[in-house]
Amino acid sequence: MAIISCYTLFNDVYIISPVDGEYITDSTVTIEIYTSGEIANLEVFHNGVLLGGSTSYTVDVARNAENTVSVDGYDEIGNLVDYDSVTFYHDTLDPSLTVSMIDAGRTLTFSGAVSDNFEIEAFTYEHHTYATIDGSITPSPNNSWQLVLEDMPYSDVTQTMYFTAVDAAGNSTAVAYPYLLTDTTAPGLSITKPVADPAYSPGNIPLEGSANDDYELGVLWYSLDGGELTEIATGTLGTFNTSVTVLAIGTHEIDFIAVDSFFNVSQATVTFTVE
Ligand SMILES: [Ca+2]
Ligand SMILES: [Ca+2]
Repeated sequence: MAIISCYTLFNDVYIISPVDGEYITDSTVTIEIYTSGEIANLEVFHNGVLLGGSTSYTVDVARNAENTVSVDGYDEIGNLVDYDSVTFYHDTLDPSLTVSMIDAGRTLTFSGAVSDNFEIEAFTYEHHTYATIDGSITPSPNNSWQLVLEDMPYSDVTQTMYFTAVDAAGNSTAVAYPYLLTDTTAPGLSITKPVADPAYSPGNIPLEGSANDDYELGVLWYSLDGGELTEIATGTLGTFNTSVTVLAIGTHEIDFIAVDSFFNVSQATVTFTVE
């Protein structure tokens, strides 16, 4: 008797397929039962409905729902020896995803909601131009999400952010969000020399000041008395300090023109006298 009791401990029944916690998209599932030892009879159930006593079945699943498979193993005299059960999920419904955007200067704030009938497994974003911006987002427990991107580059063409949500079964939803973030602010331009008064002697007239842009200064020019444009080099902080030779006695006009890399223009005109 002792030997039989010991042997009984090794009797076993368990469900090989489906795997507990598994997500599937097929409308049928194959059930495979493993038995050993003194298991003489099985009762296999799908969603509480008795299928029979075989070790293998293919059944239609409950669609987009939680499913259970359970098995009871009996010995020859009808005692329940062992049992097993698994829960799996049929899911063919794509995640739902909404995206909106607010821009505050070069800071873009994307937000929205992402959810699934079961579970979001991955939620990622990808910029179609700037790969370094790509990443993933963890939605909050109430399914809302937010992504703040600072110091975004200006561009004169429409850019697109792609958001992709994937559920645990591999169903996915992608949203493309186009936006245009461009520089519309003209450069700042400040001229300290020349001055209107006092008058200058014929010779080198100083040109001093600074030109700065909120994004990127393209070029700074001056034009003396409506003549050709001459580029002025700017140093750190946009400052410049150069001169122009003016020998003609009289009143002169000098235009300074600063252009940023998106062709926004600032202009300053200074009148001075040579005598
Ligand atoms: Ca789903
Ligand atoms: Ca600008």
